[in-house]
Amino acid sequence: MNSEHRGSITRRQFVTSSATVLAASSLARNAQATTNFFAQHEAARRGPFRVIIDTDPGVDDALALLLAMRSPELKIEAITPVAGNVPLELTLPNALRMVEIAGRTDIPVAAGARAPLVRRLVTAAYAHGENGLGGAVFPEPKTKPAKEPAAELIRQIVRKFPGEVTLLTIGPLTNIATALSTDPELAGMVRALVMMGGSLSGGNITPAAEFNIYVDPEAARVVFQSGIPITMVGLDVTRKTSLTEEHLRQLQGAQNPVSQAAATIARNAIEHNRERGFIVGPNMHDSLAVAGFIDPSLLKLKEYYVDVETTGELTAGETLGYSPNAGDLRRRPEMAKDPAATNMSIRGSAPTLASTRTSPVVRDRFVPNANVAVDVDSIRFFDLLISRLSGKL
Ligand SMILES: [Ca+2]
Repeated sequence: MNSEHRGSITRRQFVTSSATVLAASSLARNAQATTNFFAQHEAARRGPFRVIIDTDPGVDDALALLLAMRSPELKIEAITPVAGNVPLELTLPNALRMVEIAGRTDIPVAAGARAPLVRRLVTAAYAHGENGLGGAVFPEPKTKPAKEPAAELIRQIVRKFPGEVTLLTIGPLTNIATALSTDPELAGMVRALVMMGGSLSGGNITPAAEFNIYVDPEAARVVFQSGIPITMVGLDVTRKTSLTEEHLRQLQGAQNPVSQAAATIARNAIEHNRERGFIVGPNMHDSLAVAGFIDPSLLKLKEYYVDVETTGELTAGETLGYSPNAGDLRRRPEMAKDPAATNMSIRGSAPTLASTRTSPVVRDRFVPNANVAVDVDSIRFFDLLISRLSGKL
């Protein structure tokens, strides 16, 4: 039932619980976690590292899942499909198809939310085909989903391994927000969250918003305000990951079930993209988030305080990145440690005449909550992606 998957949470409960989460995970923890982020990723490279993959397959999700399941650095504790690119009735069996193709039916796949927290579902079948895999057809999966709903399984696994689990999210954040909101202590037990989502340079489904955040901006806001150390791999970098005919040829040349499935999906995606008139692409958005976790040296990261627009008539789902070290806010070196430079206040929109609000300041000082990927080594990314999918580990 819908309400089971969504945990029957109201908007008011979200606001309350996300505030609780924020209070529980102090700003000090946030700053500490951000500082330690690279050290944590160094450890990750020695893996295997416990992850849960939250996903809405999805063409690029499918390839990202295959990449993850072929990567010895990852110990995948669960895959949790959510409604997004296509409805849950398709993302769930598509995820089950991927674990069967990879021979990894040992990984539990748990059904997630059928709809965003407080909005109607908007899908992207125009980009991913009606079946979510660009029209690539695979047999009905025989594997059954886990008995727990996704949010509950996420909660159980994070609690079982406190401080160890990284959430790799490559779809709308409904499942994660539901888990965090039903268990306010959970955020403090999550090691990190690496998302494909957001953009500081314009959207793809609207001029403002990237699709994953657009579908469920309220969920994204819960996540960004949770205190979990976040890496945001957004359109700023994933737009630089165009899959080519040469990549496809390499996949087709490798004779194993994963490479052949990946090639089928890739071929359909390239053809679908071409039919729609695009000159480049399709972009491997989700695989880049997974690859960036496996090998952080693929990405150049920059600290931001990221918040999500949830009320904009035209901009809901936009991610806003605040940084005292960006653009014309940069200071001369001797001023870099000046409180005025480091404690930038973060403002919302100016109060309207009808508002009772007296100050538009929403944060009185700058504390980063996300490392945002601002550049990518696309060649090395594709070397990793294609070699893993081809079976050349
Ligand atoms: Ca996705």
